[in-house]
Amino acid sequence: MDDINYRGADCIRRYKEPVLTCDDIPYASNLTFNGGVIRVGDEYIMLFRNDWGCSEQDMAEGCNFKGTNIGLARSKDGVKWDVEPEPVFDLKALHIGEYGRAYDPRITYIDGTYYVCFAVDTRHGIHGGIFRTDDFHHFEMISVSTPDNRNMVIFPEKINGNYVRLERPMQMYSSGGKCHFDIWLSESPDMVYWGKSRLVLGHEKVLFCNDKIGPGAPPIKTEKGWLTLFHSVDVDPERGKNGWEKHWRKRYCIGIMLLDLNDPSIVIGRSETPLMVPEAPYEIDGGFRNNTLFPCAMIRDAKDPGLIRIYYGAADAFMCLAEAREEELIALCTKTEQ
Ligand code: BMA
Repeated sequence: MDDINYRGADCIRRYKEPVLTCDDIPYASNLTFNGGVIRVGDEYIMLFRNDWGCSEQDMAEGCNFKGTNIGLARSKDGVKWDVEPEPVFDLKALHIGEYGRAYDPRITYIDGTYYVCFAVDTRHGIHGGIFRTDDFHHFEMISVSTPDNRNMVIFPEKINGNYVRLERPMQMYSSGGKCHFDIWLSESPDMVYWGKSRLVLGHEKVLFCNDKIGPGAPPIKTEKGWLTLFHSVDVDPERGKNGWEKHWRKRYCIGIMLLDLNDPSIVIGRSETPLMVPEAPYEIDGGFRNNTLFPCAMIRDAKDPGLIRIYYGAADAFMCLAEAREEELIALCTKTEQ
């Protein structure tokens, strides 16, 4: 990776402040981030990750982390959110086998059903879990991958008869102990059995990555291809303390690419430079892990479908929103030949 202080794309317009923080949460909460968002009729629905028992003071005293649950927020405009009085999901509390917490939700609607992908922890590794819900209060587990895999996002329609997902296996052993992880794709006839797995994008192709990449948000269909976000990590050993944590040496940027409509394992366009780099005050300062942008949703605006909203966790502490026009995002991806 070149030693460059990358800038984000000019077409991105951020909201001034995070759209949801722990101050908005009516139950125990310290970190409110990595939320999936979808439109249901005229309403926007957000499932967000809520970590508690991990305030800055808790961290200073040696971490008192109590748990992760999932909260639900609703909004008329996608900017101001009303949070339900209780968390809606806590996988660990259900005591199903050895399943621990579920986190980082990504929501897709297909043929009358909402599917939510979570990362799921167990004593034997990290898994990608797919859950079905009709009401965002009850979640039925329908598929859990083998470890280690996560960051799954499901395409909003079947392609050539199969459901399709992007995913991020974590092959630590065969990458020599390094986190050199890539984006993969798998297909399924029924959302339960997944196969035909193939590589979509290797981390080494991303100029602003020296560590790992992973899928970000369920893709949006456009005339030019499937538009999708990914996160990309670079590590700098000089970074040291960089948030509440003792050491945080990573930076998470957001990349964007366009996948073939008929075979989305083929990248047909990709921005060589990051779409977003941590630069707003709430992204680079005052959080748990500063300089972390983690997108979980990219959706069309209800009134202006050409306007794309990007919801992302910042500093592993806040839910944030940025916007850009569809044609501007596509132009970024089609500048360079693949
Ligand atoms: C990833 C996931 C995310 C988190 C990010 C930065 O590996 O655990 O939930 O936001 O790291 O800490």
